[in-house]
This record gives sequence, structure tokens and C-alpha cells, in this order.
Amino acid sequence: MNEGHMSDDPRYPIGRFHSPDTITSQDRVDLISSIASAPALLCRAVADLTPEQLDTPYRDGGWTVRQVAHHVPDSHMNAYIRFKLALTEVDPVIKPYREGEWAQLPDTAGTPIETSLVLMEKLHERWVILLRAISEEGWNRQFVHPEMGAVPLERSTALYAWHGKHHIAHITELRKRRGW
Ligand code: NI
Repeated sequence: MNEGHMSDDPRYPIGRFHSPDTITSQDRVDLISSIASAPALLCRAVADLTPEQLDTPYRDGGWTVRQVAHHVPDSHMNAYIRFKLALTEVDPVIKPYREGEWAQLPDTAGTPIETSLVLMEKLHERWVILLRAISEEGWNRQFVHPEMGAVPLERSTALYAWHGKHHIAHITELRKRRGW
């Protein structure tokens, strides 16, 4: 119910993800547009931050801005693979990953965020080409998450449209609070 509204919980600045009951073909167009705009919005969110600001947690005990900026393409690379599996196999079982541990791997601290911004831009370029080409038949497809069960591609599209905004808002809300 609160999706799209600002929330007081710093973990969920745009609210938690709520799976829509129905997704129309126009909704799909809008969700894909959100995914298409995420790389530029992430880029803008981190623009002109100093190394110290990038190493600031977005909330007490939370990921740093740098970890958030690397996490989004990590997550969306997994998502892209899941879409491709679902479009080429029947109900493929996908591989979850430990995002908290991924955020601790040395490439997160060691890679300039500009690299992840370019990765994100190029990844979304391909992902959006794929999403815009999915047929009506294709939108009936799904993958199977070992813990969550069947995930229809429409629901996953809604989730990742939310996911990009969710993490970008972690950064933009931090900047607002700090006056950066
Ligand atoms: Ni995430």
C-alpha cells in the first residue's frame, strides 16, 4: 500500500516491495521504462561524492554508498541471467546468492564505482532490449526460486523496477539528511 510513498524506516525509503495483483501491458511498458532509467539515476545519485562520502553507511549498520553502488549491478546481473533462463527453459530453478557476502568481496572495495556505473548502463541496455522484445507468450514464463517458488517474469520486472529505485533512494535520502 505504501509503495511510492516516503517512509520513516531508512531501510525502506520508498516502502517495501508490494507485488501488484495485476500487471497490464501498459504497466509492463512503465516498469521497463523505470528499469531503463535506473542507470542514469544511480549515476546522478552518486555524482560528485568524495571517497569519504562513498564510504559512509547510508544508515547505521547499513551498507556504504560504495557497497550500494556495486550491489545494484550485482543484483541486476543475476536478474538478467534469470530472465534469460526463464525465456529459454521451462520453469528453470535459479541460483540464489548471498548478497551480504558478495558486498564484502574484494571487488566491492577495490573497484572504482565508475566501473559499476558503466557496467550498470551497459547491462540495462541489453536487459531492456530483451524486456521490450518479450512476446505475450513470453510474459507467461517464470523461473523457480528454491525458497520463494515460482516467480512470473512480470512480477520479477516489477520487483527490479522497485529494487533500483529502492537503492537509489538510500543514497539520495542520505545526501538529503547530510546536506550533501
Ligand atoms: Ni538490493
